[in-house]
Amino acid sequence: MATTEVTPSSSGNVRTLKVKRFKPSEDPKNTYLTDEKGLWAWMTTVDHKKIGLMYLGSVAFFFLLGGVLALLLRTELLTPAKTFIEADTYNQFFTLHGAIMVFFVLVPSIPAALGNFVLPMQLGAKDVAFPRLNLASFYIYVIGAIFTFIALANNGLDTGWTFYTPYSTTSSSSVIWVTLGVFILGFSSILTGTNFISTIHKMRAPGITWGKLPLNIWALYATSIIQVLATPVLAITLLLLTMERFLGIGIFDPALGGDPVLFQHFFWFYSHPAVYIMIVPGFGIISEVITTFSKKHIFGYWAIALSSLAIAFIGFLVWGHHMFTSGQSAVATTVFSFLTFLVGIPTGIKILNWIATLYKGSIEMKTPMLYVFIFLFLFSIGGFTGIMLGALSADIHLHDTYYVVAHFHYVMMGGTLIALLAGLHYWWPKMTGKMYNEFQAKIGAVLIFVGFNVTFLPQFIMGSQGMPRRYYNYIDQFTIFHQTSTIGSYILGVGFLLIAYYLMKSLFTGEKAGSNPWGSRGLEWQATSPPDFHNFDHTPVIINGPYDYHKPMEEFQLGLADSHNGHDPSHEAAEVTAARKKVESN
Ligand code: HEM
Ligand SMILES: [Cu+2]
Repeated sequence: MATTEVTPSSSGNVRTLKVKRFKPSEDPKNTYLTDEKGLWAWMTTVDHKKIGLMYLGSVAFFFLLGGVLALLLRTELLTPAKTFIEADTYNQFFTLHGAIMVFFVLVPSIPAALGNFVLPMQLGAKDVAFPRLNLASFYIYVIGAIFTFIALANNGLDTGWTFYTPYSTTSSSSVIWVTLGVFILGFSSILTGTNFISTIHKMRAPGITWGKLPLNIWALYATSIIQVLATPVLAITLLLLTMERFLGIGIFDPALGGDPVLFQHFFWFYSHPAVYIMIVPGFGIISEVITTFSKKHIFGYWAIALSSLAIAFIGFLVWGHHMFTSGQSAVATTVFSFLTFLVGIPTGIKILNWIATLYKGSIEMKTPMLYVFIFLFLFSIGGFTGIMLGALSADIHLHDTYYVVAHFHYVMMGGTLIALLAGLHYWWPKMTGKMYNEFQAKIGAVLIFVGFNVTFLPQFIMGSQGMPRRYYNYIDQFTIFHQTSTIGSYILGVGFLLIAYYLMKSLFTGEKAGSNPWGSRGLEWQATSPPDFHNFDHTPVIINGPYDYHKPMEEFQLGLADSHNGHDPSHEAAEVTAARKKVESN
């Protein structure tokens, strides 16, 4: 094994840094999955990879629940009047569907599940900065979820996931349980964000400068900032709502001297940035996958990295676009409309840079890449229709119609969820050490793409013709659109079942993945698959960027010679920081 010595150019009072070349074993014996077994070991683990998997399992469970509710909703909408459930039940179903999909699926999905798994690995770290806090975040998520289940069993919830006052202060459903659940959940989000920010700042392996951070890390960084800044506002809003219901103090209810529009301001001050908590991590995944399967350096690294931060910033200035019809002043609506258009700029920058990355790349159409193309197509439709909704005059007509339903599904499902699927298929071999069946996976992706468009494209049409959202009945004119949409949702359902099937099957009969099945230059691919408990044998040393496909693989497999497993993490962290400074000053 070759040992390269890196000597510091200036400061002489630091030890000489010995760098060694390491090749990950293709057939690892001891991995994080075999390290400690049993339920208790999992439940008390502080390993970011296991915690990531636990989040993934929970998110998948909630997605199943939300998905079943969606199919029930769509089935009810097969006929213009009652099909099989009561109107009140319908209201509860769409509320729970929305609340579950937003708060329990999308918000934690990419950052907490996939992010937890890959973030420390992409930084060459052994774990996140605060591993115990990470485990605590998971349990806070679980406790939040339990509250929602209590509400489900109790009385349901029928306010819509937005909990708008004054209805939410008077509705007889379990508003308090769900708002408290979401309140608790918020802390999980805040703590994960804090943890990630600290990890990105303090735990980078030697040589990872800000300019060599994977774009996935930049995206998670921007997301964490939003999580930390915006979530408390939601928490306080929901607490105020609970107090109003509980103690009868007048904050939002006009009957008590409050102002319901104030609730909308508070709510959207969080929930608009929250849509970026949902989508920005998806952007990160797209950057990783698109470079790996084009075998090309990302086009416009800094443009993509900084546009994530720009989106995070502008995202805080546009909440009023949800309130164009709420009686907000003409000046405010005009300003919010204008600011909304601004968000399109950094987002467009990303799309253009991704397309430019594809140009002259050697594109390999593996399943994760297929999802990238699906993402680019669907998310662009979601984005463009968002701009149309942001146009004041158009929104007056389209507000609260199925046009909006179609728009946000194109963004949330066509964007975030598809990116999640891209990431899941991309990192699955790393997480499990197994390959899934590529052919079945492609069929799955096609079913999702077709099913998605059949479900949601007709909703743009009926929305623009005036079909209101959240309605249980509709006039005959819309029957054909609703029925098409329902058929599409069944195709989607079949697609997701297929995905669940081949992924599960791969765990038992899948081929061995090997450490780097896609030939990526990303740091996480230099660990074994599945990774060791401590991720890397030796603390990695980084000389090249994560997208330097023009450089040979050998230049990427470097590690600190005198680092090894089992070090005291705090001591290790200090050593890594010192070594990083040294590599950076070279
Ligand atoms: C199988 C795919 C899906 C189908 C068939 C579906 C269907 C529906 C239906 C019928 C509604 C009620 C629309 C209304 O009457 O206003 C709805 C609302 C909603 N959906 Fe989905 N959905 C799906 C996936 C998703 C996903 C993946 C997400 C986000 C992760 C999501 C988030 C929402 C939200 C936030 C609402 C609004 C709920 C409300 O108005 O309070 N949906 N969906
Ligand atoms: Cu918004």
